[in-house]
Parts: sequence; C-alpha cells; structure tokens
Amino acid sequence: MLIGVVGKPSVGKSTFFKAATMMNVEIANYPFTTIKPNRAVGFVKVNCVDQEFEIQCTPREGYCVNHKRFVPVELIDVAGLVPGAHEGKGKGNQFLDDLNQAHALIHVIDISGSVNENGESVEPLSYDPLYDVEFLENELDMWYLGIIKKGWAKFVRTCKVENLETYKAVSNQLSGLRVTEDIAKTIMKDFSKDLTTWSEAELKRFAHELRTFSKPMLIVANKADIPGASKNVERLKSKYPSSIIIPCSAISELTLKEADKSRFLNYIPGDSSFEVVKELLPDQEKGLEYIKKNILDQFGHTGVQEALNIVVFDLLDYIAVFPGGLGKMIDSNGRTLADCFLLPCGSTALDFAYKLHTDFGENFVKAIDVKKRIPVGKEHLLKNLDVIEIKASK
Ligand SMILES: Nc1nc2c(ncn2[C@@H]2O[C@H](COP(=O)(O)OP(=O)(O)OP(=O)(O)O)[C@@H](O)[C@H]2O)c(=O)[nH]1
Ligand SMILES: [Mg+2]
Repeated sequence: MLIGVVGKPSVGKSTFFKAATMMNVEIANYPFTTIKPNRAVGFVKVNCVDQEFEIQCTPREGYCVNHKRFVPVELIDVAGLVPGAHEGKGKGNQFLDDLNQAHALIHVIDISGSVNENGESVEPLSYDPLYDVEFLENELDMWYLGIIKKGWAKFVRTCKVENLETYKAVSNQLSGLRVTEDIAKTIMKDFSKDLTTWSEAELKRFAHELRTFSKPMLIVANKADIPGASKNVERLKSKYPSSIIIPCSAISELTLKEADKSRFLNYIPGDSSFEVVKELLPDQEKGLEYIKKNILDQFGHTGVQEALNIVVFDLLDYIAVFPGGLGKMIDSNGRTLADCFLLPCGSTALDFAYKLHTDFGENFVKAIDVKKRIPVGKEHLLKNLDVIEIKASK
C-alpha cells in the first residue's frame, strides 16, 4: 500500500509526512524545500482484536497501544506542483512518475491562505486556497495525459491491426499507473471502442477518468490552526460537497508526537486528547493549550491519522485481517498476533491464503474463522477485523 502526498509548494506536505512517519525530513517556509521524494512508513489505526481474546499482541511491524493497533502503510512525499507544471513551470512535473504506483493521493492544501500559487509566503487569509483544488487536479490530469500520449498513435494502430479488446490493451499499456482491467473496462464504457476517432478533448477526459479511478484522492485542509482558517474549511466543503475534506494541523500532530516521544505527555496518534505527565515550561504549556483548544476540541483530532485511516478504509475500501489460529495466537518467533494485513474489500479466504504465502494458496484446504470458531471455504468473503487460520495440505 503506497499513499502519495501531493500539493503546491509550502503547504505542509513534508510536515504532514513527518508527522505521519516520524522520518526526519526537511521542512521550511520557502518553495521547493523538497525536491527528491521522501519515502517512509506511516500507520493506519485499527481496533486490535487482541482485546477480544484477552491477550496483548506483539506486532512484528508497527505497534499497539491500549489495544489500538498501528498497521504499516507506505507514504511518499514529493516536490510541490505549481500551475503550469506540466509545461515545465516551477520544477515541472517529471517527479510525478515517483507516484505511478501510489494507490491513492492525499492533496494537502494550505487552508489558511498564507501561501500564494507559487508557494511563496503571503499574509494569512490573503490568498484564496479554494483555487488550489482545481489547478492541482488539472496538473494531475495533464500528467496522465502525457503518459497516455506517449506512444498513443502506435498503440492505436496495434489495437486495430491485432483486433485487441481495447480495455485489456489500455490496462496493459497503463498498468504502471495501477490502471487495472476493471478500471479500464468501467471507464471505456463511456468512450468509443474505435480509438482512431478520439479527439484531443476525449483523450483529456479519458486521462481525467483514469486518474480519478486509479488514484482516488482526499483533501487535507492543513494549517487549520491559523486563526481564521476554519472559515475557509467550511467554504471548501460547500464548494466541493462530494470530496472528502479533512481539517488538519500537521504541525500540531508533529508537536504532540515529539512531546510523547520525549515523555512529556502521553498521546496516541489520532486521539482527541493527551495527558501531560511532566512539568512543562510556561511556553510549552501555552502551546499545548492552544492545540487542545483550537484543534482537538474543535475538530476532534489533528487530521493526520484521520486522513490516513479515511484513505485506506473509506476511499480505497480496504479491510484489516489478522492471521491467527484456534487456541494459538503465537508464531514460531514468540510473537502474539504478529501480523495484520490490509486487503481490498471483497477479498476471499483464498486471497488471504495467497497473501500469507503462495504455498498456502496453492494447497488451500479450508480456512477457519477464529472468532466464530467455524470452518469456511475458499470463496468466503472476509470482513474487517476477522482473524483467519489457513489450513493447507502441505
Ligand atoms: N501553522 C502551521 N504551519 C505549518 C503546518 N504545516 C506546515 N507548516 C509550515 O509550513 C511551511 C512549509 O512546510 P513544509 O512541510 O516544508 O511544506 P511542503 O509542502 O513540504 O513544501 P515544499 O517541499 O517546498 O513543497 C513550514 O514553515 C512549516 O512549519 C501546520 O499545520 N500549521
Ligand atoms: Mg516538502
């Protein structure tokens, strides 16, 4: 699972990325601080099943606090995009190729309006951040269009000469962008099967459809901590009622996580509160009070963990499934409920067996729903937070 963090320069992409992964990356208030992409592991938060079995898990990857399990997902933070990037403005859009394999994108915008279209600092609330949604989506469409157009004429000829199923050929051609046969088939329904008749406008519409299907995106309205910014959150929500928009203060999440790491306070990522456990300096106390009053009490969270969870479980519709065994939750390394896998909704017991190991898939005999203590077959549909044991013949 790979999630890309995109947006114009200086909106807080790297701050969001650092808050999610705790990787030490460069953050600064001038455009193009990030040029080379940063990649690191962040986490989605799920209700750990260990509580239901009255045990304490010891994850191989990620961690578990108070029966909240943090399951790894990979994040990539790239350079900022400016309007006209596809024509080479700013740093251009060549770096977008690093996002080819992303399952979904998080579009970070500076909802406080303190960064202009080129990513330069301006007075808070002096720039209208609503403009950013359209321009960024257009740049992403142009990125897809550029990829589609590469070798398009030759591709159209081959499809015609060899009489290929167009949706299969398209997904084959664009599999690098995670365009599956299903996605191509759904989109191609609205387009002529004869690719030779497609106009430039149709190609652009096609690029847009492919992009929205293969890289679903949510909007993170960052810097919501700046006074007056919440007004823009409401304006954004009413302009884009069908988009998922998460108010966020990446800097607050980072502050809380760093304070937790230094043992000044206890904070579980995504929670609506924290508990101070050490005496603080007056400035630190003031800063935390600000976060509590203006972010946690107002939005219920800082937005970072919320955004990752919504991407994986709502936008991508994934479920979390634990491998386990009837009466034996400990693996050969002594780890309890060592793993938790993220799978697309609609995955079957057999898909899960293959995810564990090809041998389990090939030699599948049956699976056991460990919570219900019943055997299930290959085609059994898995649910979020299932615990499944696979029985294989070898
Ligand atoms: N008030 C506030 N400032 C933030 C927040 N997130 C980031 N910033 C500030 O915004 C500036 C830019 O942050 P970065 O994370 O470097 O932004 P970026 O989008 O990665 O920028 P580029 O790499 O240049 O594209 C820095 O001064 C951050 O401290 C936030 O949640 N609230
Ligand atoms: Mg950056």
